[in-house]
Amino acid sequence: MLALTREISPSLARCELTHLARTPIDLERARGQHAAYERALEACGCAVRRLPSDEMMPDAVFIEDTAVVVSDLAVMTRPGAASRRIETSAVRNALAQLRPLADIEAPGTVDGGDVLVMGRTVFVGLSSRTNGDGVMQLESLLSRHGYHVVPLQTRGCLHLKSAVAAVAAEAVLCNPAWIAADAFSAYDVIEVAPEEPGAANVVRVNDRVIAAEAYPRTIERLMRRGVNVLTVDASELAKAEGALTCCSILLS
Ligand code: CIR
Repeated sequence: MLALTREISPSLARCELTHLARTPIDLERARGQHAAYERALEACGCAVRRLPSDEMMPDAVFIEDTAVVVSDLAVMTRPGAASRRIETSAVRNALAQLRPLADIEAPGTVDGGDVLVMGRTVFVGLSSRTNGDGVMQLESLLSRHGYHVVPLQTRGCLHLKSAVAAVAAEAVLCNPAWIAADAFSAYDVIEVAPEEPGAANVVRVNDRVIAAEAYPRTIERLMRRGVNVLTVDASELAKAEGALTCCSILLS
């Protein structure tokens, strides 16, 4: 498995924020946490390839939002935040060597953080970043490859995967306050601890799950259900409203 990651921009402090107030970010500490995240991906069996970034793209580290990758295709997104659209070109160049490419075109917008792939089912969040036109384009591109797209309205969170993420082929971790959990009735649903609303965003890699150590009660729930959890400290990137899935694009 390959994980694409992206260097933290020196301008991270100017990142987009939707639900959080701006607080100072310690860039060196963020870089240390990001490197530890990459080591966790390696511990789960990934080769990590880190793309460079620059001052012009504060949110570049959140590489997940720039592409949706499935086994037969990479769809380059058109991120909902206009400031983030320049991030796609370097990711496009990297993915061009790995998958046939397609593009989301204006007026469509899609953030990769709104896309949860579970086998051949692709859940897509309608959010402040992903619009109906973007969902329709994604549906048209992915259905040709045998994927079934299920649009879902998110509420109170940035992206679909702030609310729900995979922890196994047939199991999800979910915050039912931010997404209607009945959409996942075909799966085993584990709920986050109510006092940890942001805990659902975990990264599933092979047979392991990387979770943020800020959410001990949810981690305990996962472990009790037999999930093999690896924890990382992601507190500085959390101040930029980023979590764990957003810092990589995984390709198998
Ligand atoms: C943004 O608002 O776009 C960034 N500050 C955070 C993006 C996080 N991405 C994600 O969860 N997929």
